[in-house]
Amino acid sequence: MPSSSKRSANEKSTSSPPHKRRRSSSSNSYTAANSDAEESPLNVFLLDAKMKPETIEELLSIIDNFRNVDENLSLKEKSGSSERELHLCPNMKDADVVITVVHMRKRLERHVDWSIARRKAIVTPQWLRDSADSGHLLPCGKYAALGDLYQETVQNCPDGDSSQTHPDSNSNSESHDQESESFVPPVPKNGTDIRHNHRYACMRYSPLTCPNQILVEKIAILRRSRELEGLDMQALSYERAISVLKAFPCPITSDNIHEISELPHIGNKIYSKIQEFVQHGDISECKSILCETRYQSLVDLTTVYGIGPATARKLYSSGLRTIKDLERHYEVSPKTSDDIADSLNPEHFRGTGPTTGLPQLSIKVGLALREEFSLHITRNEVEEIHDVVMNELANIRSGCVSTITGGYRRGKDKSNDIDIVISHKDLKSGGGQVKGLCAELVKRLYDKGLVTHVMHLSSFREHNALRTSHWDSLEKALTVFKLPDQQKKHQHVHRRLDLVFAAPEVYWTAVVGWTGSRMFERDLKLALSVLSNHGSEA
Ligand code: OXD
Ligand code: MN
Ligand code: MN
Repeated sequence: MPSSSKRSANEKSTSSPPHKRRRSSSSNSYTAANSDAEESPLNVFLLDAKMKPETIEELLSIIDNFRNVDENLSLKEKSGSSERELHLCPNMKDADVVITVVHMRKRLERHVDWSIARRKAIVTPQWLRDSADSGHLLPCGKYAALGDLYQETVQNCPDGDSSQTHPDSNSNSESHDQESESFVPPVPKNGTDIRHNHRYACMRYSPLTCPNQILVEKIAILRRSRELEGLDMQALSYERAISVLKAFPCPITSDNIHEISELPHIGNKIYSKIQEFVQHGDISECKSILCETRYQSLVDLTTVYGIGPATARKLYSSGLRTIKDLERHYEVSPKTSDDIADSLNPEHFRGTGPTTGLPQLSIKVGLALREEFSLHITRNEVEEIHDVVMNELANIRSGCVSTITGGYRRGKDKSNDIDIVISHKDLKSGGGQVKGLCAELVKRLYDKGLVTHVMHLSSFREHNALRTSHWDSLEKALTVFKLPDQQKKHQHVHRRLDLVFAAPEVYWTAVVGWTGSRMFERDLKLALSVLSNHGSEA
């Protein structure tokens, strides 16, 4: 349909003067936001370019009938969204929201000036459909029609829920993962160049669940198969591609797939897999990998803590295929974990000797506790374990400070283990205060029956010539921890607890370094080294 006939569809509605939208800056300001919202209808412009006539009819009818009528919405939910009628707006300039199937800047610029487009929320038709279904205006980020205008679309969205879009109103403002179902990344602070097509993961948002989640999970199978076979460079390429796809703000379809080829780290091979997925809803190579018995075995073997891909391949070539095979081989069953004696080697507590690993032992512990380790840990339990650990530490040394890192710090609701970075508040003498403290704490926790096994313990003295000096100022213990069972009814399970001690001057570096994700850390180091090279050239 030519755009003129659609323009006439937009002209059907009476034009309302553009209103000044007020966003609630905190959940307490709902009254003001709500009364404002009640007065002003929302101006919607349908950009007809490339839109099918039946889609136009459908959208017009939704706009005509739209009214926020969900009686069950809480006051807070109603604050920015309910009681708002939609008006079809005759021109894009006065619109609050633009609905379009156009995904490219060049094409959009045929219809509107870029400077105007940047002041709008520009979304796909699905935003209107889903908003109508849910009875209120939804956040726009997930529906942004143009990757280039993603941030502007989030900022200008009329959903009214500023808590989802402003990092400062969110208790997890530091996290770069979001646990929400929909992809609504926070708006970066002024001057921060965070965008979905940035080449570094540390400059892109990375939601835990993204608009292309199924595709991402398929590509993760390809990545995993390469990793299990020791093809590390290939695995890394897939990991980079996954990280980029996770940041893509809207579902990939045949209409916008060309945008994907322009993203960083998407080569021809991965692009053809994405094409296959868009056309057929699956990737044939994934199907065949999942059927391979070797892949299945390696996946199973690596579910044991202490068994990585290289060990799994060795075990596989010695004929071990399943967890049952391993249990027979190591003479371990899930019931024997507490009997694995000597799992705390007193050598480790001297802090002077070599930090010999105990691979046999850690595989035995990992095997015996495999099922318990596979149970996710809630944020409450993470916090409880952190409190217990820090209370014990306070009995040995006062003035220590700590941060829970890992998935918890990235905002995950459920973690696989607990990661705590510890230091001392005294910047001058703190380095000396934390030296040797890791082993002391682990010993105390063990004596109290809180730490049941130590998988690895390393001290400041461990020197690795390949590493930069600040890593030598970390002490680390990988342990197994169990909260005491208060009543018979509530039995706690064994958890993996990683403790990292850092000198005060490297405390925040250690916190960032132990927060993850892997790709974030990798690219952060890369971006920093590029920056410092630029600096030294200047
Ligand atoms: C975890 C993590 O889940 O660190 O423990 O990601
Ligand atoms: Mn972790
Ligand atoms: Mn960990």
